[in-house]
Amino acid sequence: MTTIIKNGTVVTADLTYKADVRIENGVITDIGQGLKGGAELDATGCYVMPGGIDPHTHLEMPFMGTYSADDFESGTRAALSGGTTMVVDFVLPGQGQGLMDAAQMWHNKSGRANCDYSYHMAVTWWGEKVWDGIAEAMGAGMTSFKHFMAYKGALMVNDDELFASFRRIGELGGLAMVHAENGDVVAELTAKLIAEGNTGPEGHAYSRPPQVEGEATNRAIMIADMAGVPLYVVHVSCEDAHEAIRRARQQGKRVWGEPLIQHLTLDESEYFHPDWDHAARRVMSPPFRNKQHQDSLWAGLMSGSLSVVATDHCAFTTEQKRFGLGNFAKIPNGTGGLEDRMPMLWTHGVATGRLTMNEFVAVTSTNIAKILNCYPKKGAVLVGADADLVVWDPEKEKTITAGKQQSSIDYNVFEGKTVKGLPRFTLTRGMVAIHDGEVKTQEGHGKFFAREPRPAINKALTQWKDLTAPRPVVRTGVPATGV
Ligand code: DUC
Ligand code: ZN
Ligand code: ZN
Ligand code: ZN
Repeated sequence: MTTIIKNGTVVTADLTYKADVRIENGVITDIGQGLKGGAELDATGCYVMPGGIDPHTHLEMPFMGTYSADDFESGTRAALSGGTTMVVDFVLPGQGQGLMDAAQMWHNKSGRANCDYSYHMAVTWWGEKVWDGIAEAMGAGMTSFKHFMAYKGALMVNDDELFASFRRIGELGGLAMVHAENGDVVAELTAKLIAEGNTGPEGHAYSRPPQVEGEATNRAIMIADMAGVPLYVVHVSCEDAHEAIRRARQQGKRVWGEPLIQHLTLDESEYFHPDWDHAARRVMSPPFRNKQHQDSLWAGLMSGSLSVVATDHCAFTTEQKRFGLGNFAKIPNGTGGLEDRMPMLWTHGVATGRLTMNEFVAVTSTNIAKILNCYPKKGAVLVGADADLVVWDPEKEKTITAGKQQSSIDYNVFEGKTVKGLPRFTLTRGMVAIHDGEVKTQEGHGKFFAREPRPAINKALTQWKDLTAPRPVVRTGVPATGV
């Protein structure tokens, strides 16, 4: 089957030019002027861009005594509706569970996906089984591994475990990832706040100040450097974490930071809303910050010290959020955003002049495709690339409202916000899944994307400074007393 996207302007991470795009059997086979032959999609007045890649989702994930409410079907439908054509979800092994065993559980759920997906693996505990599991996961296309430095007593790993895991991942050519918050301090502050009667959702924000994130980010960067592994820091929410990432990058370290669209556009005042439900629906970790931190995140995207905009889509219904009535520590952490990331970033980034269209493509798609080694199959408008594309209409507007969203929860954290810039068409491997808001998704169309390790980047890094190599023995024996 042949499709031609006609009369649009192709926008990639580095180029903007007028061209038609031919798609055959889900792959781009030609880009040029006046292409003919096949079903035509009219892109007049639109930009033809690589579909978004959201590298941070939690679909149907067991967490805090429940499951996140969007599954691979509703989650990927929401993604496509907003111009995102690939998600990377986190496989979360239980305590003592093997990595491949957990990956199989994820495969059992992801068969319903409407668009392509890949997995990161979480390292939620440490032992020989995990050591072996890292190599097995790497061989099965899962080459990135997230570590929780928070959620003490549940998912958190300690520094000795972090160092061991980072070294293992580094030697195999993988990518280390961290949720960077000092879990010990968070646990102490949480207990203190509850004991003092500070039990509402605002307590969640008080319990996780920017310092816990800045400290953990810097610690992870230093441990990764000693282990010789590249590092990706998820949900960077504040200047304290951004500063550590900026410094590391200036020093030549392979460190990338990922702000979320929520932290870029919503601030901490949400937690002080008089309505408990309103505030609890916005409880996520890290919490929303003040305007100064927001400015820092935008500056990072503009200057290139932050590389990717994601969502951490982990949606819970109001009913689920109410598990935390009377104790903020029991509010399931997470917010949605899959459907709104691209239009919100366009509206607040491109339309305001903060980002160029090419930078928009870079931070929503191409950069992460490169970091995760999916490029140029994904994240590109090139002959041979998958036709995961969005035909973006910069004039199309809507007001975000839960009643019209694809996500299965009963609210939207961006409720009432108007966005200008939306998909005219979203294509997943050549199939039109969205046309002017009309949903034509096909359950099960999505395929697992297996990724290859990247030993070259780890090698470059460890040759620069291999701190785990045996150190020279300079002196032997015990020195005599006195100097
Ligand atoms: N933060 C969240 O808010 N939800 C899921 C996991 C996480 O780290
Ligand atoms: Zn996290
Ligand atoms: Zn997450
Ligand atoms: Zn149309």
